[in-house]
Amino acid sequence: MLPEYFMEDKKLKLLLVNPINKDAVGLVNDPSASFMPIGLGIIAALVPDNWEIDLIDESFEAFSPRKADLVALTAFTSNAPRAYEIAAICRENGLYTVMGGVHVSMMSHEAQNYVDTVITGEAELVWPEFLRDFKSGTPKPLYIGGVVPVGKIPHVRRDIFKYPYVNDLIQTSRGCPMGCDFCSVTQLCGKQYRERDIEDVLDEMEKTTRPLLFIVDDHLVNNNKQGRERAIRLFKGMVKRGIKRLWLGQASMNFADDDEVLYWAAKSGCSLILLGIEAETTEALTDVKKRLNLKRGVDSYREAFKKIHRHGIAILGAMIFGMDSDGHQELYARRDFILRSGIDAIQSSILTPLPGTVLYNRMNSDNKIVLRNYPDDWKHYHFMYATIGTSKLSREELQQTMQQVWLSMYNKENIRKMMFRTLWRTRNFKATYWAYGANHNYGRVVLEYLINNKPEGLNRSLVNNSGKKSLYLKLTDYVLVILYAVSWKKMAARFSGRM
Ligand code: B12
Ligand code: SF4
Repeated sequence: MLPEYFMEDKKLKLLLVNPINKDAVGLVNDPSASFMPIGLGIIAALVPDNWEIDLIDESFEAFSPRKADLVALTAFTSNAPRAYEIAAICRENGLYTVMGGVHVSMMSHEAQNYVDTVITGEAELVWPEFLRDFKSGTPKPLYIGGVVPVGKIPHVRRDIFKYPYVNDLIQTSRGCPMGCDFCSVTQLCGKQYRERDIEDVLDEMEKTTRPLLFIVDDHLVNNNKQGRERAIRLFKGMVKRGIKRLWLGQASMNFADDDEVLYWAAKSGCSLILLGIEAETTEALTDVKKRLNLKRGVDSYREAFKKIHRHGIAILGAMIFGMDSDGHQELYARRDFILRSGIDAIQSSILTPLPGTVLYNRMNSDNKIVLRNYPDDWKHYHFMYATIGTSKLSREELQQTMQQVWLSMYNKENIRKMMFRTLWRTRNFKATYWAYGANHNYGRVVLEYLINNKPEGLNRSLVNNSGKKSLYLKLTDYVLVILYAVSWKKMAARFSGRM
């Protein structure tokens, strides 16, 4: 039963919460991955003016109960147990809780045990309906959002993001027609590629202020002529309006298809592109139905990487380990491919059966999911921890091998070598610096459990714990000092107006 004053026309307070699972490692809780939760920024944009809004992002600040009329939570799967914990605290304190986002969209029955109202799918149409019901004291336990017409997507309300995020996030399209087995996007956002109006996107981009821009579309350039034309219009529009910001995007391998797309991407500030490469063998790609890469063939990768580099853009390769056909040999072979192929920064994940995906359903019906004490075990579903084995390795063997693969992949000598190669290939200092930084961050993040713990491990600078530096590192330290000095001098000159 809601308090009576809800029915009156007084100012109400909405508390938005982005819960972070502090037990987990990896991108889930590292400060380097503190990206603004724009889903909550959309929720905020759809709230009437007479609401006061506050945000707690646990990447920066632990949740503590405070006065509010309504608490709205979001969560990726790995953060869901923490979201439920926070919801319990709120409910004990008499606060009404509502939860949306990708996890509850896949697990609405589970979530209904922990929060007062669950909202699945996209919020644009259904959130205002919930608010009306809430205000009139008749909120339902479940609302189904589905996918919405893109014209209904408002600009993210950015004034709520009071924390020092380095990136502004923006989404220009939703949906992905590819439906890879391991991915939630097609289930969450639908098969149809829905494109926001370019001028509207540019208007929203003009409101962003942070040093870096992250275009979060899963499939930035759709795999057809219209998709390429749209991308060119977007990037040209950024240049024309003077929105020249270093930006990172996410794309499939078809990003490399059209030189004009690459030219305008680079000209508008694209310095790093995350590419869904996933694996270097047909067998591994077949395991997870990565159709686009299968169709193009693994032999096409090198040429694609070269084309992207020629435009001064570095490649952040999204790679998956632990496909069903992977054994020790295959995992090390993937590591070697990454180090030699032309990838500049490495995002390496362990294949994880996310709820609602084809992979989850297959693994579940084959009884192959080992960690399944839900909701608690969801905290392990952060891609750095094996939750299933492969046909050649048990879950534990996969985890152990991955730790060795990571230690041997992310050591400073390797990423330093990658850095010089990136500079050579892209001839772009900014792209090189960003890719090198990304490798440092990813390295620190995936090795979190191993760092500083064991003599054979690495320290936070990704150098052996023994402290001994190789001759290569010692020599290249000097080269780096010179490179930094030159780039700082250039930057200082630019700021003092001498360039
Ligand atoms: C940007 C992004 C990131 C950013 C984080 C951004 C952030 N802070 O939110 C970074 C790079 C850090 C990241 C990391 C990871 N990510 Co990520 N990421 C995305 C991506 C590409 C876009 C998310 C986004 O901003 N969408 C735009 C906003 C507007 O959409 P939205 O948040 O879904 O919100 C809408 C609805 O869901 C709903 N909604 C959301 N919250 C709420 C709350 C309420 C109350 C209501 C009513 C509605 C509602 O309304 C919104 C508007 O319609 C998605 C893919 C996708 N399309 O969703 C993957 C995705 C969310 N990531 C995913 C994964 C797996 C990860 C990693 C584990 C990857 C890794 N290898 O380490 C890490 C874990 C991070 C963590 N903190 O736990 C999965 C999550 C699946 C799952 N079941 O949890 C997704 C879906 C991609 C996939 N391949 O399946 N990610
Ligand atoms: S992995 Fe990429 S291409 Fe595959 S379904 Fe997900 S978003 Fe689409």
